[in-house]
Amino acid sequence: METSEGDSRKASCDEPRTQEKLRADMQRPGYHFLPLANWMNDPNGTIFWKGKYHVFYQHNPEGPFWGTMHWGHTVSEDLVHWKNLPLALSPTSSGPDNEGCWSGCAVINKGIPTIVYTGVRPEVQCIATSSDDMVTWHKYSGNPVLGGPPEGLEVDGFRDPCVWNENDRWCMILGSGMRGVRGATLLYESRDLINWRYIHPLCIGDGNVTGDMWECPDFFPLNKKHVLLVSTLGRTLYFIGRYHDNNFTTEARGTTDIGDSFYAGRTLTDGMGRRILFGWVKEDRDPISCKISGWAGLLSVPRILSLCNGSRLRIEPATELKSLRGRHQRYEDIRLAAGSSFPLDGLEGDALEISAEFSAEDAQQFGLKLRCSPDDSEKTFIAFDKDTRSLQLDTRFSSLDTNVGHGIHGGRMDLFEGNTLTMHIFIDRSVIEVFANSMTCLTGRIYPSRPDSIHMGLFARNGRSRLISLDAWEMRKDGSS
Ligand code: DQQ
Repeated sequence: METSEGDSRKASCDEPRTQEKLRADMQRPGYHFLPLANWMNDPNGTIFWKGKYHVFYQHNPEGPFWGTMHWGHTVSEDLVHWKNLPLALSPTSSGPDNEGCWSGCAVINKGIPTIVYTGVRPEVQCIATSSDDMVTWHKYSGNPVLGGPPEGLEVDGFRDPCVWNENDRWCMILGSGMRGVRGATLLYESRDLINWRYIHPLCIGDGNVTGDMWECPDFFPLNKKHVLLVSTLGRTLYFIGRYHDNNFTTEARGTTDIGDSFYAGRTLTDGMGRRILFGWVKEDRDPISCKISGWAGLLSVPRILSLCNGSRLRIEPATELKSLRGRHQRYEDIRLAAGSSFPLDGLEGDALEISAEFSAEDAQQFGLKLRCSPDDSEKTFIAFDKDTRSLQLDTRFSSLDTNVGHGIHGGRMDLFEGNTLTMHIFIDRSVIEVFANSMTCLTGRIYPSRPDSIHMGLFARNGRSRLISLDAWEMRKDGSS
């Protein structure tokens, strides 16, 4: 056994001056988890163990940009307050992960916490174990445990293991792309997590529609069916189907988040049997802005998954987030005339939870106007568009800063019974997460440049709409420490 290098290369994020600057940053989220400083991407090794939620994550301790991938580590008892733990994995200069410890998973093998991850380069699979409740990790001296793709199979990508226990064996899928064909997950089995036998592809995608290469697969049972998550083409897709005897027959598929900011989704099951999804919330700022700010990337709020009619994923925010609620306000029965907008007087802030229900009436577009400046020079729209049946996050006017993204994000969504739309929205400075009708998620980034861009309102275009009710809470900004 070899010991990982620990956190000797930890950047100077502990310096009081750095922390003061980060606290004063009006774009830096307050109740979402993000590292003390520098870069994070994919959640890794999500696992509930001994009453605690552990989330590891791809982390560059050397700066707010992707590179020299380590595994950061955070832990929570309530899914709301997150505590930073020491780096779990660092590249070993003479090891098979000398160019980075890439994404993977964590399992408990005969009581021993074990990480299975991808070392690069080339992409190989490695393991590490912990004997002190997941605080420090020791890499297996025989790494890699899987040194390359099956003979004769031409693949692009061979990474991001997802491992589960099945009867008396371990199963693993790896994210891959069958060259010239399409994204795929490769299925393996093992008795000891060390010797692996290739079985066959567990699932092969659909050419252009689901991408050439699949990253960060996750596979789990849900309400008597099985769900496969894969990340590709900038989004995390899901497949629902039946799994039996090493074969997965897909019956339906969809997108876990229709925005352009949520990627590499990975799950865990907790003590209550809930299947909880976490994702990497990407930046939409240029690299220089990230460098100046000293941080980049964060973890989405925890999302509870279940099945709706056996064919769609229902996705809802963890109810634990309610513990962050502060001052409450309620608005009811507001009728919006065609082409009108209505200010929600008294509702202000950059960290809010909003739960709104609209009746579509005959408006072509309706929804919420968020983070508006008093002169309307900065404003963000969350709109339902009836013609295209889509939910949209319009950030074209969100910021006067030209170094951040401006565009329309979103995609297809259907209204259901009674033509009503419920939107559950989490705003945390530069992050917006929308849960629409508990079915469609849309995560996005906005970077208002003015401190007075804190006002909210409603709008309707080309027809009338009605707000049935809206509850809003100020959120306490005490997520991570
Ligand atoms: N990020 C990791 C890879 C994975 C990709 C590297 C997905 O393991 O495929 O940081 O964002």
